[in-house]
Amino acid sequence: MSFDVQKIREDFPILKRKVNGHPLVYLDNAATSQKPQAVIDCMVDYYSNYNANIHRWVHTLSQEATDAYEVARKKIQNHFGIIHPEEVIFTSGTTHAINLVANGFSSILKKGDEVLVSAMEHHSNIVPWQMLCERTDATLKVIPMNETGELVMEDFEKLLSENTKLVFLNHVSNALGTINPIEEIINKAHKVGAAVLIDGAQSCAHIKPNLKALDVDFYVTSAHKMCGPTGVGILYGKKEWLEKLPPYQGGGEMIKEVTFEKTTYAGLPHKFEAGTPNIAGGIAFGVAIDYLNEIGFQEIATYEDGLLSYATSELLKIEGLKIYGTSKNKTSVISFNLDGIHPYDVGTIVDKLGIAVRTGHHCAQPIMDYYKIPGTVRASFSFYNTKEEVDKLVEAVKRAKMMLS
Ligand code: 7TS
Repeated sequence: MSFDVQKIREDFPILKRKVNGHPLVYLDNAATSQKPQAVIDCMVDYYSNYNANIHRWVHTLSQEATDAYEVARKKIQNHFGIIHPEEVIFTSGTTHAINLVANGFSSILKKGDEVLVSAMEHHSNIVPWQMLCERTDATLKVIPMNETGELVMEDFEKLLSENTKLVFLNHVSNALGTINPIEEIINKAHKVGAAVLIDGAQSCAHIKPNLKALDVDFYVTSAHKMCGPTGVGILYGKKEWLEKLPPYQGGGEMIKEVTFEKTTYAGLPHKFEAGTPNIAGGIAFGVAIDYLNEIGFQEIATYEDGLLSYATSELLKIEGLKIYGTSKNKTSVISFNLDGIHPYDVGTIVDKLGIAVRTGHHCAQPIMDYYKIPGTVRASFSFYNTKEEVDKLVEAVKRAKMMLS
């Protein structure tokens, strides 16, 4: 289909809103995406027509809810190129999925083992591994980055050894937009026998990965980053890994048999899905995936690349504006500062003009430390943003500069 942004915008009711008397310009897509009507309708339909707990089977509503939930699992499986449906574990999101894996590795890692993290991670892909290292006496090492916001691959290779057991990094940095060379990292890590976890939270709305072809061991992401609801996400794990890892949480639905003497666990994926999940969220995640695929990931990427290069060149015309993260391989994220002006002040002024950007360290403090800055203003674009909205941002930033300098 041809890319008709005005038609696409019709699908997103929130884009009709005014904020502070101005039409909303939503440029905080890296924090969370907006939701198309189809996703909203799907959730209303579930709660209005077949709300029931799943995997209980006895009555009709429960069967309908279970079927819809399992259809969503299949859609996720197909979308991400996953071999077996039971390799798709529903979680509450990326953070939950990473903690699940980190917890599981507590019984696998030992003193002397090393785990590698990239210098440009979200805190949720740093802290759970630090906690794991504290529990196991394994050592956390960092793959450094350079001034353009790219990983230093020679240093990565030097860090790899037979002691390396795990490598975890994001596909795309939330603070810089850099697309990391995950194929190369996975191949090199596998050569020393290390497992790799890819955090797809920031890439999933822009890049459709084929996890089978990538041969990655774990992949995690959140539905809300790709037009789905909050509170649901996935852990993909290779079957052999998921079978090896112990359950993360105990409770209903994750057992085979419970007695006070001994409990045996259910098979995959239920072993990792204790308790009542976000049923409506899971079903709507499937609808969000359908919606994005209907537009087409190639079309989305091409359109967003156009917005990124236009916004980059327009913003750079403002004297004293510096962009952090200048890799050629980027998604549509621009982190910037105005010379001598605190990012929070810029964010406050542009919000008054109806423009939503995020300011601060973006839960990636080590990146800010690298650049020796307190934070940045981050504008992150989606396929429903327009060139006119970029112009409004540029004008608003100019105004902020005038008012604050
Ligand atoms: N990993 C990356 C790369 C992220 O960008 C985020 C969220 C997470 C993990 C955590 O995802 P969650 O769904 O479990 O919260 N990033 C952002 C952001 O950039 N601004 O707000 C949230």
